[in-house]
Amino acid sequence: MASMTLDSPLSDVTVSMWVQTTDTKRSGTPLSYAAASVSTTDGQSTVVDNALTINDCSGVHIYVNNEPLVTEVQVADGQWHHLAFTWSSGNSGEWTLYKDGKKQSNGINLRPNDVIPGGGNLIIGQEQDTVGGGFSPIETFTGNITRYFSNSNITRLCSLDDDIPGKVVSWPDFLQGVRGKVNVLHNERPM
Ligand SMILES: [Ca+2]
Repeated sequence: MASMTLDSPLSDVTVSMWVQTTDTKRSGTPLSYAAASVSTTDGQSTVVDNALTINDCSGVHIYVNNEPLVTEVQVADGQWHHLAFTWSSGNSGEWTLYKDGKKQSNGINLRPNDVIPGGGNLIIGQEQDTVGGGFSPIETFTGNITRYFSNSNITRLCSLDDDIPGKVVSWPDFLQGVRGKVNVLHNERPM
């Protein structure tokens, strides 16, 4: 896994990555973001462990502030696939999941007018039940992930010839936070 912290809260987000896996048995987790949410009324802090989580490549599950979204989008066939997810709080909680640059699943009312808290921990390859912890082996991602981005242009993100940075975080940001059984490959390209 590779982890880093995220500073700002998110009301609109696009995450994008290439994944390659054959794991259809477990809920392998390409991405999880967990953060503490502080109440504006009483100042109490609660952990939002699935503030933004993408897991189970045999039928992609997404969580925004712990609300689950189950799709039938499958990417666990051993081939490289591009996955991108967008969510907009202010726009009726509208969300879209793209596979290989094509819209596969979408809807509204996913935590509308809610904000994903900032100051949390973003992890590639593992699911969190606490901020930066609470890992379980069955939720470990097994396979390859590359070019993780947070940005907005799906077509450009899907193109490997366009080397664009993420607005929030991008792939090189994670290299400092690699832990566990991870091979970091350089100059590898999907397909
Ligand atoms: Ca969790």
